[in-house]
Amino acid sequence: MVKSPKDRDSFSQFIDKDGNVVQPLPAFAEDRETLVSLYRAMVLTRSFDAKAIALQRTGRLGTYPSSLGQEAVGVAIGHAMRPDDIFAGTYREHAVQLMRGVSMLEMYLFWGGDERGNNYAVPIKDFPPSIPIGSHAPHSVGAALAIKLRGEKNASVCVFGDGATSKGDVYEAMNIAGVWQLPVLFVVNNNQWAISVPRSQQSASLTLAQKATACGFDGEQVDGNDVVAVRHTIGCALDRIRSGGGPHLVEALTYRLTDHTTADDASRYRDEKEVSTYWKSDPVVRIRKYLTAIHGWSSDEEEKLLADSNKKVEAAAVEYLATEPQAPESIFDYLYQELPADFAEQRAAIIEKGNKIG
Ligand SMILES: Cc1ncc(C[n+]2csc(CCOP(=O)(O)OP(=O)(O)O)c2C)c(N)n1
Ligand SMILES: [Mg+2]
Repeated sequence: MVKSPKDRDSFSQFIDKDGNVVQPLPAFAEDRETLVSLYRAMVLTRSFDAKAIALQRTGRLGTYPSSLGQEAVGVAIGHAMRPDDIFAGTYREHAVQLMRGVSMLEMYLFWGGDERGNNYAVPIKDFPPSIPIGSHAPHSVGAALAIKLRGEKNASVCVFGDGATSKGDVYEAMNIAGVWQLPVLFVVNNNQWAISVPRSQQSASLTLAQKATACGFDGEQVDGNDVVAVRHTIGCALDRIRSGGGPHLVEALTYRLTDHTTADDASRYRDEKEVSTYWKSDPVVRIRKYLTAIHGWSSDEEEKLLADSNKKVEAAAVEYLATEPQAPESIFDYLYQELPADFAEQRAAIIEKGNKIG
C-alpha cells in the first residue's frame, strides 16, 4: 500500500529506533537468517567504510565519501534487486555495490583513482558511481527504456541524494520515465544534507517523494534507518515495476552521520547536537537490538561477525595496496573505443617521456 507522500510523517516503519516492532512484520522479516544476512551486510559496509577512511587519512586512498549511518538503505536496495536488474547510483552507495557483488578490492581501486576498479567482474551491466550530481538519472532511464524495448522483466534502479532532486537531469529523467511508463525505480537517499546545504534549504517541497506526482507516478517515504521497512518498500516497488506498473519513487529518510567526504569538515556548518540526536537512530544498532531481543543474537555471534568483517576488509586492503599502479598513459584508455588523434599523440608523448625517465 503506497502511503501519501504529502505528509512529512507518513513514512513507513516496522522497527523503531529502540528496536521495538511497531506493526506486524513482512514475511521475510520473520526469518532469523534473512535478518542476520541484512545485519551482516550492514556491518561489513561499516567496516569497509572505516578502513577506507583510515587509508585516505594515511595517504593511501583518494577523497572518499562515507556511508556511515546510511547502511540500511543500500543494503536493503541491494538485497531486493535481482542480479539482472541494472543499478546506477551516486558515490555513496558502497552498500549496494557490495550487495551486487562488486569486490572490495575493485572498490578500493576505484577510490584510489584506478579505473580498473570500475571494470567489475560482476555486476557487468551496473553503472560506475556517478560523481556528477544527478547525471546518472538519464542513463538509468535509458537502461529502463532498453529493458522495455527488449520486453525483458528486469528493472533499472537509480539512487541519488536529496540535493540531486533539485537538478534538472533528475526531473527530466523522472518526467520521461513517467511519459514512457518505464521500468525504473528512483530512490532518494535523503541524508538531510547536500554538503553544507540542509534539507530545509534544498527544496520547499514538503517531501521529496511528492516530486514523483508531477511526473505522473507514485512516490512514498520510508524510514531509511529501518532496514526491514526499506527492504519491504523497495521489494514491493520492484515487484510492481517488474509486472508492468511503470516507474516509482521511494524517499528513504536517513542521516549522514559524518562529514560529506574526507575533504569536508561538517562541524563548520552543522550543530553537534543534531548529529548526536541522529546517532540515536543508528540503523546498525537498531537491527542489532531487535535481533538480540527477539532472535537471541549473542555476544559471541556479534564478536565473530565483527572479526569476520574486519578480516575480509583487511584482506581487501592488503590486496589493494599490493596492486601495481597502472601506467600513466592508462588515463586515456577508458573513455573512447577509438582514441581521437590529439589524445593518441598525448598518450604517445607520455609513454615516450616515461621511457626516457625510466
Ligand atoms: C553536477 C555537479 N554539481 C555539483 C557537484 C558538487 N557536489 C558534490 S556532492 C554535492 C551535494 C550532493 O548532495 P546530495 O545529492 O544530497 O548527496 P549526498 O552527498 O548527500 O549523498 C555537490 C553539490 C557535483 N559533484 N556535480
Ligand atoms: Mg544528501
